Amino acid sequence: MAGAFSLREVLAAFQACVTERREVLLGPYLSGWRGLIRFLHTLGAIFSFISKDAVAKVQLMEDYCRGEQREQYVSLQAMVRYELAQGLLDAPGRPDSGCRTVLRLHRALRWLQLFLEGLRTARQDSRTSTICTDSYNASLAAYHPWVIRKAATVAFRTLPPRDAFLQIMNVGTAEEAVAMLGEALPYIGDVYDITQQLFAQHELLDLP
Ligand code: 1PZ
Repeated sequence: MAGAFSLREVLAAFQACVTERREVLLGPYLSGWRGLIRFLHTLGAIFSFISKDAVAKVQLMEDYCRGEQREQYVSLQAMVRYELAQGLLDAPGRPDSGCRTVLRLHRALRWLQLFLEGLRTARQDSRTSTICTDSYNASLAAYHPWVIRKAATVAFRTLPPRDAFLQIMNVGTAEEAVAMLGEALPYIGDVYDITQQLFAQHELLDLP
């Protein structure tokens, strides 16, 4: 399995996590994130401050999914219902609730959506670092203090050019990678929209 790893399967996990009833299943959602983190590792050590934080959050969620209350963590909808009913979101600054943790991943998913869409539609000679910085500034950056924004921007500058980046996604040629993105991105958009609506409905979009 090691090495033979393609971003196609990773993005397919986000397709697999939406049920017929438009619920978002945490299992495939988290395995999608695990795959993204593995991909991030291939981009070099300069990204490790990002993957460390992502791993910690995914790990916390996986622990809930395997823990005593695992039935409450099958889907995002079940989790929101449960944590609200238990008053787990009332204590100010609860740093370990599933909802505030997923909210961080959810905001990062928006960056991913913008970044991959930018990559897909950009001209062949575009700079990946510019696409990445623009997507970041239009999404996640608003939630990060200056020092993280600075470190992220420095790391982005090391990203390989667009065509090389499309190739390390391991989906085939750059053209094949672009086609795959065109198929996969609507599913990521779907997951994002469902989650956004769920969190908005319960006024959970600003959880500290
Ligand atoms: C292709 C290049 C990859 C770039 C990744 C772009 C995202 C930059 C995010 C920088 C986050 C840096 C470190 C940690 C920040 C945390 O403070 C925040 C808020 O959490 P809190 O402090 O409230 O607990 N964490 C986040 O915003 C979650 C970031 C997850 C990033 C996952 C990236 C996955 C990359 C996939 C690559 C294809």
